[in-house]
Amino acid sequence: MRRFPGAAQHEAERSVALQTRDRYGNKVWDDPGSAVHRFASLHAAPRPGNKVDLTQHRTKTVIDLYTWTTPNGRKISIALEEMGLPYTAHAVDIGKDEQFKPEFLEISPNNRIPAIVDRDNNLSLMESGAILIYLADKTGKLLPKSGEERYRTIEWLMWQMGGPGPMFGQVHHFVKYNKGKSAYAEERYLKEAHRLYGVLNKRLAEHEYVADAYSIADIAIWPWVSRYEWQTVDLNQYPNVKRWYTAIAKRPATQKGYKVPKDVGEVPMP
Ligand SMILES: N[C@@H](CCC(=O)N[C@@H](CS)C(=O)NCC(=O)O)C(=O)O
Repeated sequence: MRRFPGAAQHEAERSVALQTRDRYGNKVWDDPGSAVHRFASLHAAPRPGNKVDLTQHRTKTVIDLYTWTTPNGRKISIALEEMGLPYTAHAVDIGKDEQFKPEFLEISPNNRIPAIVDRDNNLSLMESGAILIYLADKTGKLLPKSGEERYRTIEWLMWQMGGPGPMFGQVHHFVKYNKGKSAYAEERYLKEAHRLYGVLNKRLAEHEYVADAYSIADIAIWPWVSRYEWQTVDLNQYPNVKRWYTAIAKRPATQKGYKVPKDVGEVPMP
């Protein structure tokens, strides 16, 4: 097992932190030096231009989620369901260019979903990887607070953000939607997609989930694999991925989060 210097110290620090429950009843590590405390104090004040009107809905909802029926959007709804954090989903129909509306650009300047606003501190965030880390730190769930397990989780989360996300996206573009327009692009991105499936299959041969315990890294990868049919990928070629995919697909949080912001069909089952 790979260990980084200082792992023992991290473990010691973790053991002195108090485990408690937040006001939503979620178990959290209550450590004033933790990433979530530092993050909250840095960003407690609304950033100029990032403010949204929160006065109209002061309810139980904690997170406003701006999303659509795509893999990047589903990452966040599935994570929120797992974490049990109350949220309101707002549909941003990217087929109708709603991602370019000025009010959406205020919280997502890159005009892409997903984005969130945390009503507890008025923080807005875009980029699914950043949102997953933020929500995990806020709730104390699905991302270890410190130590090797934290960085292993972030490692595989970043693998998804730089690998399957953009590469499978290109497969969808060239192989599903623009078939026959560029043989070179179809071959290039399919080959890369299969390489990535191979990497994941190898990792999952020795690990139940990518970072051992079920985490935000699995949640980031899973919705991209759920489009295996679009990618013309037969999951039987990757038995460990198929085992992992099926187990996650059966989780109640996945089933629920998959249908946010609207139900467009059942979770694909290989
Ligand atoms: N790196 C971004 C990618 C987000 C992204 O590409 N979102 C797509 C939907 S899956 C989108 O909003 N597309 C709208 C557009 O291209 O204008 C993330 O992970 O959040």
